[in-house]
Amino acid sequence: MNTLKSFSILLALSLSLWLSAHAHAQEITSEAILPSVNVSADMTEGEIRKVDKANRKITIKHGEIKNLDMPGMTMVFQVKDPLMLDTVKTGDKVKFRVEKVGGAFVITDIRSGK
Ligand SMILES: [Cu+2]
Repeated sequence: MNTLKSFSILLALSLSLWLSAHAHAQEITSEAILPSVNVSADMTEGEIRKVDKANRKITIKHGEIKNLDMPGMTMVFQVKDPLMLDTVKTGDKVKFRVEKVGGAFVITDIRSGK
């Protein structure tokens, strides 16, 4: 019984490890195929709805996020650097870059879209 349980856990663990390794490999491959990706293509347009400095979070009504295959919506993001939150305020139109890091959506770059 216990052996079976640990075996299942081990199996699930190796599967998830394999999956993440595979996902990473795919990422590298697509970069290799498209060496001259336009940097601005990864920037998403949005409008700031709320800045939450205490929790290092920001709410943005965003357009389509092409690199994440996400349609436009209003949602909460984490920020890579809390200092980013000092550069924007509610109502600002922005362009930002967001990446999926360990299941969370993290903004790695944000600038005023004026
Ligand atoms: Cu979204």
